[in-house]
Amino acid sequence: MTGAAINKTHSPTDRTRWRLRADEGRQTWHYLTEEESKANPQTDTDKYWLDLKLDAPTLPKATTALEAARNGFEFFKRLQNEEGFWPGEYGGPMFLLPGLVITYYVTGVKFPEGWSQEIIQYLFNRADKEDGGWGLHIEGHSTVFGTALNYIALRLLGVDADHPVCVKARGTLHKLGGATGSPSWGKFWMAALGVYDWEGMNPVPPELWLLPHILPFHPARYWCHTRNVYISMSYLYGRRATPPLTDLTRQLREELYTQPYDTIAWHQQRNNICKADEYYPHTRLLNFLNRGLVLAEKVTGSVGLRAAALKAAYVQVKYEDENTHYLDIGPVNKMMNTLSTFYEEGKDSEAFQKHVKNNIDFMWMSGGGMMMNGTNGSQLWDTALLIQGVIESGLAKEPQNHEAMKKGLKFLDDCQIKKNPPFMKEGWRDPTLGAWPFSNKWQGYTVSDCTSEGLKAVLLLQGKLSYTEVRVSDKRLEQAVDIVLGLQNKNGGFASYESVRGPQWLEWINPAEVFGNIMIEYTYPECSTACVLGLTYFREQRPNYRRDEIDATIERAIQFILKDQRADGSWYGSWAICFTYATMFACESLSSVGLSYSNSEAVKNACGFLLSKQRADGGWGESYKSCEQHRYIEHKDTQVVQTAWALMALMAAKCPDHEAIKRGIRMIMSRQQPDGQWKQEAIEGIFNHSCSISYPNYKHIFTIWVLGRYAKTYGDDL
Ligand code: LAN
Repeated sequence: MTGAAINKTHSPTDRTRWRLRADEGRQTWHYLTEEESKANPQTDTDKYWLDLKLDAPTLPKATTALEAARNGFEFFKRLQNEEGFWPGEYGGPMFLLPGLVITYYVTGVKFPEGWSQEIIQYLFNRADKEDGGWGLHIEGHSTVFGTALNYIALRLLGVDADHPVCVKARGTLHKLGGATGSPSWGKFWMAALGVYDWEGMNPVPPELWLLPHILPFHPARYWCHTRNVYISMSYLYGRRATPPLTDLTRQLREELYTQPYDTIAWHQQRNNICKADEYYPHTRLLNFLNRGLVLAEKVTGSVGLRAAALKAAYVQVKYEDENTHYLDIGPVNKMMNTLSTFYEEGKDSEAFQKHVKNNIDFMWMSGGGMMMNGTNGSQLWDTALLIQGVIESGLAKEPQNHEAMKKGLKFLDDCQIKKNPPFMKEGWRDPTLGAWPFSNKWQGYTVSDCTSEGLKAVLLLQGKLSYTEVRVSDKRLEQAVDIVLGLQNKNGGFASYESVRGPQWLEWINPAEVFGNIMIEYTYPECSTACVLGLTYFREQRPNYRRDEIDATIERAIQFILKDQRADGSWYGSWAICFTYATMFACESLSSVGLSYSNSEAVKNACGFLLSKQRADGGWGESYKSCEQHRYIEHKDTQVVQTAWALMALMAAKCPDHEAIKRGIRMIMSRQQPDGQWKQEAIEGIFNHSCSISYPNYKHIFTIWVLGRYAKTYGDDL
């Protein structure tokens, strides 16, 4: 599948032939033939995401916050699709595409037309301007993980080793010590391609799946993302799945390292992790256990346990695939499951074909080329948040917006998950009946705050707008509430997908090196707030359903939020950057139980914290490095999205400093474009303390919301 080698003159595809389609909550890009493309003209949404010229009209200049919000929605409404959701890019992480490219190379699957050219284009554009390498994510410094894997991807896609982009990247890789210093996930992908020796990897024994569940370190207790990655990684590691060498992989063996491949002492590379990559170094306990596992593997190998262990791991691969319509929880295990299925069931199997068919859901075409999204989209999340902003601002009541709100409700109705996973108990899954997912119902994982944001949006649409009909029945609303109530943890807080299943010390055996806090679920102020508010909105409309439990749950969640506040008045955010984001959520929670600046020290301190970070231009700007280092770090530029979050918090808190709030609002308005939109600024999201991820719709959603909140609170005063 290498195709023609690509020399100095790589050219992207014809951008006017790309179309974004929606299909029951799926968002997929297609490269049409010239004739097809003539018959199906591009929409505004296609053009917007491809950075092509949009004919969005210039709007009358806003002089009040409400007018600015209205202009913002006038623009953003154009991007809503016929199914009612706002499709969007969700890139950022730089370790996803290589999984796809390696999997396709090993299995011999061909890329659809246009894909490989545009993936190359994306990787070219994302190479570090100075050193030519790639990092963990688009804003990070070059690492071995990013550089080795993306270098491999380019080579497998047909780019010559002496292409200037490759020459430069290889130079950086070698300066960093070569690919032997890769973190374990990189070691895994290279071994799966046959350019790294399995001996050089710490064991990932599938035998873990044969252990009794009662053990505190049983993998079913891990955070669902980590659990699923290690299920298929253990299967592939356990069978040392290695493809036959090709000319190209032989060359790669020579290009990736600073010494000849045959002279590398592989067993000494297991704990060789480049300093530039290391975020969470191995603990001594992990190193000790790994040494034990190397010995244990020899023993289990000799007693013939491996076959049973592989079977047990593969059964879990199947449960995950079947439970998610072959979409899987995320792009990492999606690729690993695709590869496992290839080895276990073969290339012609129905299961493998289903996997290949669905990979399209993770791919996102942009003006800068094709990337792989961090999930199969953020459809539900973006739509539920936006609707709440439009309703709070009062814009939803204006006739020109009725259609958009009706369509939004249709999507929320369709997107709710209406059954439990078919392999729930055996696959260690929680119930999903009544939940809302982050992306769409096909992927179908319950997320605590997505369920709550979905619930909030539906309650507002069905309860406050006279023109929408009831589409989500009382029964289904109750089911959503049942899900939320079932997710509270002992400390009162809510985690992301499931409640906490394992002990905190499992983090000591976190083997991934590049991420923090991934072994178990943790409780988060963001997720807890969404749940508090979801239950609160529900209780207003249905005061009798499970009332005592709802009251008690809210009360305990509020206690959690109060306890989680830091001495400086802020909250640490885990899912977007960072203190600004989480402090917004916490203030919303506290405000919902009547706590505000004037009657709560906690809220007053939160306002003090935020005000202390306001900049001379009236805005806020926080760097993703706050998430890494757990202290507030200024971004070099003021950010519209963070300014919106800070102001949302101050207004929820009823902060009396109207002047400060006004200055922030003016800053946001000053950056609005004549057609009502805002331009992309720095990356917004984060996960696992170290990896940033894009939420490009936030610049529309939170600006509209905060301008609307301002207008509601202070009217035209600017
Ligand atoms: C997400 C995206 C959404 C996010 C919120 C809903 C915003 C959050 O409040 C709860 C957690 C959740 C659902 C979340 C969890 C981790 C995800 C899925 C991601 C950050 C998107 C990508 C990330 C996933 C783990 C990336 C793949 C990488 C691995 C380490 C497996």
